[in-house]
Amino acid sequence: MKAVIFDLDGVICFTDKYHYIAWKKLADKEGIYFDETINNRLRGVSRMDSLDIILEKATKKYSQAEKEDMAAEKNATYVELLKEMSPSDLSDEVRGTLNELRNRGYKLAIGSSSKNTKMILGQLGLGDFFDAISDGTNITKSKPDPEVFLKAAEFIGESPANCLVVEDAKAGIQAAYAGGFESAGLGEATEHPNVTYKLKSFKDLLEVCK
Ligand code: B16
Ligand code: MG
Repeated sequence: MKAVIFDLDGVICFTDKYHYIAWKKLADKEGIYFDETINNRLRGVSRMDSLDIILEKATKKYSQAEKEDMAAEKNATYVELLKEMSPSDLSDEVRGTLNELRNRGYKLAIGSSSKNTKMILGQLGLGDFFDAISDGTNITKSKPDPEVFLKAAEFIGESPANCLVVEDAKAGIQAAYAGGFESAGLGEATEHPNVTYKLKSFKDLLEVCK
């Protein structure tokens, strides 16, 4: 193993609470039922695919233009909330583990579905930390398609066989498996049948990447 590719939301940081607030505001305005259980289904899923999941509970049909307006409105709320993030939102455990992996010589990359990845990394003080960033701005197919991880591997010049993917979402483990990557799962991702390593905590990566 020469490189580690990290998912962002749910692995490096926890923006799901902001996604929830922003989607809930939109859903309430439209009179669409939305709760934490539905929010859990949005993990690792692209913005437009997330909206389609939310609209399963809608009583009217929305045009493509209306859907694009709704996604933009949700994103504007979300980006406002992201402005409150700071380096204190990066845990000591994540910071320490990333630094130790770097000391051990691993290349480190991000593989996230989010189009706001670079802003989030900047807010956390990690704007220049990673060797490569593959995110929602450079892909056409979202997880469980492996594109985001294959691009990350390409950006750092390593084959999938030499990269470990770290994920919190089942869709992310599926994507890693489909791309020929080993994976380390956190939380519900450990339940996926194709996960290679089940982590109890982020720092357990130091046992996998010796
Ligand atoms: P955006 P990840 C994902 O991030 C989130 O888990 C998911 O809830 C979100 O819909 C997606 O990014 C797109 O985010 O609206 O910012 O482009 O887990 O792949 O890092
Ligand atoms: Mg995630």
